[in-house]
Amino acid sequence: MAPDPEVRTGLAQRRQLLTEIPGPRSRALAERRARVVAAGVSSTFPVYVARASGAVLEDVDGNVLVDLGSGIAVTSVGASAPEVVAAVAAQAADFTHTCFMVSPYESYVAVCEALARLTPGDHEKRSVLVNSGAEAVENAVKIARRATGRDAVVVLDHAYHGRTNLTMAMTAKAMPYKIGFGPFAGEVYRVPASYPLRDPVGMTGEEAAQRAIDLAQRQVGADRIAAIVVEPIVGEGGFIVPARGFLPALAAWARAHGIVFVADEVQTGFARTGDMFACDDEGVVPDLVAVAKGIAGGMPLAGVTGRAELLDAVHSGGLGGTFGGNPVACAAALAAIDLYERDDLAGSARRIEARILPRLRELARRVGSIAEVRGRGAMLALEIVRPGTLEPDAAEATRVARACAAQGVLVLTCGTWGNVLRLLPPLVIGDDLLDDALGVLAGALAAGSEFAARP
Ligand code: PLZ
Repeated sequence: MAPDPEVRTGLAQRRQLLTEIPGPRSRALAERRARVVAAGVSSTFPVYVARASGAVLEDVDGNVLVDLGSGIAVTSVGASAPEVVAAVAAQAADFTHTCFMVSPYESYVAVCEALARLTPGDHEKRSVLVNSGAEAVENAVKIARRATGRDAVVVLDHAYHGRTNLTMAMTAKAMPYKIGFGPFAGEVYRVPASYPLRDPVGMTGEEAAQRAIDLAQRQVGADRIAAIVVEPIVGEGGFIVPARGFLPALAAWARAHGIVFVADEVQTGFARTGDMFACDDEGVVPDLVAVAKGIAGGMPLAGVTGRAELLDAVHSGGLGGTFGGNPVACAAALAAIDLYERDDLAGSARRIEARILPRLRELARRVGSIAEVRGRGAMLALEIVRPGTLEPDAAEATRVARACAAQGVLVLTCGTWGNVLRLLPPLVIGDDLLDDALGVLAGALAAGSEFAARP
């Protein structure tokens, strides 16, 4: 068990509402913001944060909110984990930047050593460090193209890979990610995912994989494909857990045709799903893994790790960037990685699943708008529909998320149709706080279900 963040930081791990949400100070900041921050940048909850610790955020009005989003799966080790904070402070005092491409430093090497050790497979590995998940995915494609000499990239329906030009092309959902931002990068081909709730009843993972493979072979041609890029559990697209057998079948097909199998573990990685990486669940060993988010306890860091012969196929100077593997971010990553291992945070993710899932399933029996409860570890979701149908109900999901926020519990939504409520608590969240937050979520869901309750 992780040490109690309350004991470590002094910010009580308790929900506390002093004002309405958002409070007057947050509203004043929203007014300032509107005059200077681009309208294209949105915030789900207009509550301005003053401090954070463990699984709570304190806003500028003194309200303490329970964070079931972890800044979109980033602060898995807890917000401002003291070990991360200390590592950041010490490194910042030593030096903040040199540029690894100019004058290198040890922590970059140490992060690559940790990635080689922790990512699936015990083959020889190399890594490159960058700044964001999108940049990691984009570099994985660069590496795969250079190593194979092929152009085409296959991605799945419902995929989210980022907001750069190439990763926009790889992302499925047009609104808000792509509308008006084209033309997009070419040679990106989309095939169906495995989506058990919406696939034909009884479709196996192998059958879903065959459906995707057949399309890729007919419409692209296996020998033209450099890489297939897959989120092992689809994140932004709706926390869609593929049917068992789907990922191994895709990986086997890729191997048979010299296609680089890339796991985008940006959201699923670092203990989130109850394993260090989501691919571990079915023993899938990707050729390349893209990591970001949880790697550095809240500091911006990302990377690509994979087979030495693929990474080393890129000519010297072909990979890099000014800030990639920044020393402060690397110091934070080493501290965070130590916490994942020392405190068995993958075990904590499984503890969270064991505590939440039965309650969500019980809720789903009473609330007709819940079509499915799914996920793994501390990456769990409810898909919201019009009762008795599979028609997505984004308005209801949004209503529930807002009702939770009004009571001091931050719950994010996601999904191709925006109709999925997702739970991504920090892995250090205590049982009491989790129960409290779940009670709020249950109340909010039930409040909308007067006409929806099943007998
Ligand atoms: N791959 C699987 O989940 C980021 C996006 C939030 P960056 N997901 C959160 C938003 O609306 O911008 C993500 C992901 C997967 C890649 C990315 C991209 O990671 O660090 O946001 O670039």
